[in-house]
Amino acid sequence: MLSETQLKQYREEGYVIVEDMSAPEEMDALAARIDRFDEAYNAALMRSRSEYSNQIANEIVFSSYLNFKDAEIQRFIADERFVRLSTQVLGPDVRLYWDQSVYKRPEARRDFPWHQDNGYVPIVPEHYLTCWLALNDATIENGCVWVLPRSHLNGVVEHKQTPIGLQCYFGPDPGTPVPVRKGSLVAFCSMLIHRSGPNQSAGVRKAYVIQYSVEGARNPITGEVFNNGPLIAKEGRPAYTGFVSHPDHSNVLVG
Ligand SMILES: O=C(O)CCC(=O)C(=O)O
Repeated sequence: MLSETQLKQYREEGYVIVEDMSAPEEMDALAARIDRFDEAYNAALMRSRSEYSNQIANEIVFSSYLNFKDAEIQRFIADERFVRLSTQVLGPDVRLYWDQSVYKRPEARRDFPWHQDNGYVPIVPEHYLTCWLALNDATIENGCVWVLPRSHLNGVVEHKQTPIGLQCYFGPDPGTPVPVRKGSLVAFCSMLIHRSGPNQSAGVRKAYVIQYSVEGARNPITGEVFNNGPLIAKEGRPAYTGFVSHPDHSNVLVG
């Protein structure tokens, strides 16, 4: 999956682009499945009027636990392509750590601010892998991801609550934009500082964020071992054997 050069880039710069991981038709089919969750979540956000942090109805909407809600989506995140990629980066035993879609509508006129994924939930070991998969073309105009290369090398840093969300970098570095074609993904270390820009286009920017950790990763505060999706690799080989549900997240559009 990753060449030696790409793996070196991931380790040194904190990120790498995996071009054309999925064919456009596969992305269209996946986006169609995810659209209905996004629509339901957006409707819930409209009803609740900004009860959920970081999310704004009709602007930026996150829908989580999609793998538990749709067998086809769960099969996708356990696909052999992700087994190869995640085991290269994390080692032989890998579990899905988190999955969510992030849809930015044209009304999303502001940044999703500089942060590390580790800034949200503490985890041991700290390093996990984020795959930011473009369901449609992600461009500077429509709000692609920007990164601060090598920032992962400083470990987890302090985040402050700001009016636009948790933020950990306030300096002058504009960062590096990472536009990606539909079906390509940005693979980055969870400690890499990243943001996304406003959507200044006429269409919705659609991403599916799929994160993997080593099996047994836990929250060091609560002691909870994370179980937000299936084991996908054991001893370096595919471990997924079929749909795994979750009592709190199955068969519901929102939740
Ligand atoms: O997709 C985006 O606009 C930002 C998402 C992001 O940074 C994240 O989920 O951590």
